Amino acid sequence: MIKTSIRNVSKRSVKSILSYYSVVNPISRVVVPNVTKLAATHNYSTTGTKIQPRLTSENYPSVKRDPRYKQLTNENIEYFKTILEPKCIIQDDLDAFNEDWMRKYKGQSKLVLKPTNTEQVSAILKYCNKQKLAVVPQGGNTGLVGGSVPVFDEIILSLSGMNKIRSFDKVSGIFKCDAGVILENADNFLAEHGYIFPLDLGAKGSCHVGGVVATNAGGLRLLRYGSLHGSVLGLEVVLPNGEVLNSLHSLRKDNTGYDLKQLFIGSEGTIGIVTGVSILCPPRPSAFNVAFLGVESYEAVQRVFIKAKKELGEILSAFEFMDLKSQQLTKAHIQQPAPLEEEHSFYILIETSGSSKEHDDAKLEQFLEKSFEDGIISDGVISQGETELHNLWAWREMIPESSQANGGVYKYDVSLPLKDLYSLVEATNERLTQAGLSSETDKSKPVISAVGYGHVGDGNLHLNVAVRQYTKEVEKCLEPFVYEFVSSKKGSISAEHGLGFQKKNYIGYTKNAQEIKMIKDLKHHYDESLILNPYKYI
Ligand code: FAD
Ligand code: 2HG
Ligand code: ZN
Repeated sequence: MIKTSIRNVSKRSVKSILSYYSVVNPISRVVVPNVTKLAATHNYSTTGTKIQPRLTSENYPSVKRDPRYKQLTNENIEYFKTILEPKCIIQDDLDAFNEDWMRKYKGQSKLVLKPTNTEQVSAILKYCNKQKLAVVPQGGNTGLVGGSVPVFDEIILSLSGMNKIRSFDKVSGIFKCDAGVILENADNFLAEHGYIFPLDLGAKGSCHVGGVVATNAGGLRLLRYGSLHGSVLGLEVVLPNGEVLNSLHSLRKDNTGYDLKQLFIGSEGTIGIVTGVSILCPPRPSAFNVAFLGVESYEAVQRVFIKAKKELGEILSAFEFMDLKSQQLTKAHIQQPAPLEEEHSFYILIETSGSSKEHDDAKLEQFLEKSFEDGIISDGVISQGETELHNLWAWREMIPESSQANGGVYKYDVSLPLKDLYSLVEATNERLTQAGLSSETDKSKPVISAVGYGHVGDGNLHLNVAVRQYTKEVEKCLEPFVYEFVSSKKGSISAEHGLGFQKKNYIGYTKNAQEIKMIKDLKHHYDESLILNPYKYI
């Protein structure tokens, strides 16, 4: 078999490098299942084993149901029937709503409400506030911190019935939609008009526009399009007392008073339910390239990053890194030949996007050739066409699922100074091994391995500890160790997934007492009865 190494062909002309890959590149033969569809299902194992999550209340007995909240009665149900159609009131088969994507948390809600418009959300919250009924807002339920599912018997308010696109301005690129529009649907709509949603992530086939706003998701192209704090122009939000805050503006510049929408971006359903989103969307690039590279050290990852920023400049749209173990788990899970024949300590995925294919190709190839000559890259492939591009992305996007395919996963999503990013993975593996909890081969050990990958461009590491089962011993070994480590490096214990249930007690590792007090004050001011998403966040 011919080796698909850029080094082997680095003396060829730019064009022949591309055709070389198109002929021999094994990627084109890789058929990876649709990442986003898989994310939406709960089939975490290729062998079909389904993990049965335990109740959160049993797993965390120290968290008690707050007696201030009323228990649901038939009278309450009768009232909801006056607001919603019968099909929007669900009382049976609620597992998919009670269990989270990781199958780590499970609530005991007896009721899911699916309003189809803002007025209904308002009427529900007004009533729940009066009756002291606790409510969990739920979008696509792809959150990774246990924030989207109840802890006890909270009512689940699903936004999935609110799924209409409200308007799109083809000149400005301003897009307005209901909160429950699925991210991928929003992006497909925008593609028809030559625009792109300024956020992309592996769960796009399931997560909602409102859900990503509520979590302030970062995703795969934050490097290019920035944070939702910059691109969201306005929000419509129902406050806990049922009042509708109409702030669905379309202005890029508006310095009249506090920027209220910012309060709800990343508030994880604790001070309001987002029902409408106004967002500025950029023109869709017409030319995309993906390069998948092998390097031998984390230091080399950083060197390639510096070089990519400098030499690819405005066309660089993603820079992701993955360690060897994360790729081994992915290979075992999807059972396909890896993009690169030989194994490397680290892998990098670089995406470029722009308006001229010829220009971008030339720039990327020059960059890669020089990186080879400098000896920072050992091997690599470039996508040739859309299928290969998606397949290469799949080796990155499938890691979250692959890392839990053998039983479960403890996920830590942290911001760290770039130089320290990978040291957390090394320290975690060392700690788990020393504690005698980890082995890749010995199935009697609960932990398989800690793996690291993430958005280098944003200083965001995803530490995934792949386990054969969730155990308290492993959790105690990891927490607060991971949070202490992050705090010692002045990082953040949540870069993009939020606090949810998992990190409620750990916010102090990133925010100071004064900041925490201010957050609590705001929560108490807007949600006096504390009905929205209790037991979470703060
Ligand atoms: P949910 O999971 O339903 O809810 C998340 C939180 O927001 C909950 O606290 C919920 O109460 C609240 N909420 C939901 N909708 C509303 C609303 N309308 N109003 C008020 N509160 C609401 N995250 C990233 O940042 N970057 C990634 O690259 C990324 N990749 C992912 C890949 C996979 C495969 C998966 C499973 C998850 C990934 N995530 C990523 C996690 C991410 O947080 C979610 O995918 C997304 O932001 C959640 O949207 P959702 O609609 O599923 O919200
Ligand atoms: C990603 O970047 C997501 O793929 C998920 O943020 C990360 O599962 C994780 O830990
Ligand atoms: Zn991420």
